[in-house]
Amino acid sequence: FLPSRHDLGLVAVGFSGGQTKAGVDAAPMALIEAGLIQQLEEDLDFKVTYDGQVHSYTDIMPKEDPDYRGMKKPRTVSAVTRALSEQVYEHAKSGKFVLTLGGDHSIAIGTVAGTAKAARERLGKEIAVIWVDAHADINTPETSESGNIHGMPVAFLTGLATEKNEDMFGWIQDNQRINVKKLVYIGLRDIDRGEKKILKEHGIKAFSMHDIDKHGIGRVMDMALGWIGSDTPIHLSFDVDAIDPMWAPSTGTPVRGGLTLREGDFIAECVAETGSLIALDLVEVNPSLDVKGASDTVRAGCSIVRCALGDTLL
Ligand code: EXY
Ligand code: MN
Ligand code: MN
Ligand code: MN
Repeated sequence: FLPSRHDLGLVAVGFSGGQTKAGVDAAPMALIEAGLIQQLEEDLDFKVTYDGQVHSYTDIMPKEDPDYRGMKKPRTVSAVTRALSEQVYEHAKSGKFVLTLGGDHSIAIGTVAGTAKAARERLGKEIAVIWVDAHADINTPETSESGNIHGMPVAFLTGLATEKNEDMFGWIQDNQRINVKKLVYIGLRDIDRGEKKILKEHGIKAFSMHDIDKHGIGRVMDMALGWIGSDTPIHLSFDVDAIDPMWAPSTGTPVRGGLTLREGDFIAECVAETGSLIALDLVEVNPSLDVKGASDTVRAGCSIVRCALGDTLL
């Protein structure tokens, strides 16, 4: 059921509206300028389909966007992720691997909605999602303390948060959603009180930094992939803030005590080895924060992408 081995659709998403810090929209260009496309084409032999633009979606953004249910910029994030879900769906439907460069993590509402729908239609399968992040991003509008939608994508994708209004995520249909039982977290270390309750109540599989310290990343990956099982298409949503700020400081919500650079790459390598990866998001690189560390953060991002796409050490 795999996307044809070396056919890749790239979507560059210059969007920062899911949170309040400017600069995360510059990440796709920084990653591309660091040579990412070339690395995929020349070193890993991918045929990359890319429209050559970093999408900013300004033409579809509403003029006014007051808070609603405590959410900041709900209509803007909804419109952008809806458009993105179509872009991702088109690539995935034609059998391509989909690589999305963000942008803040709210964009995963669009990417996962797109691959979930395409996998149901093309493969007749529910996807699994591996969410690598310091955060769980599963606040509902009501549990969120910040109102920032990049802390909510998983709630909308699982249907734990719903909204009738089509302009505020009401466009998400059942066939674009994911099953809480097919969601696995890796790297968690900063979870809000309301999120902890949600994870417990729904029996969501989560490997925190504590689990990684206790078992080692090798066993954690065995357990995570074992939970998903084989023959399940996997969407990997990788938030660069999962990596410790020592290696990836340029991100909006850094949290110390994170993954080493190698643990991050190892996660991506293990997912690649399953042969079931159909899509990858790389999000939350913000080159304008901790400017001294920006090139390290961008390099970490490029490395994660290459590892997820099958680059090996030997
Ligand atoms: N849990 C916090 C909130 O909801 O605002 C922080 C969320 C950060 C989300 C990011 C990047 O993964
Ligand atoms: Mn995140
Ligand atoms: Mn995060
Ligand atoms: Mn917190």
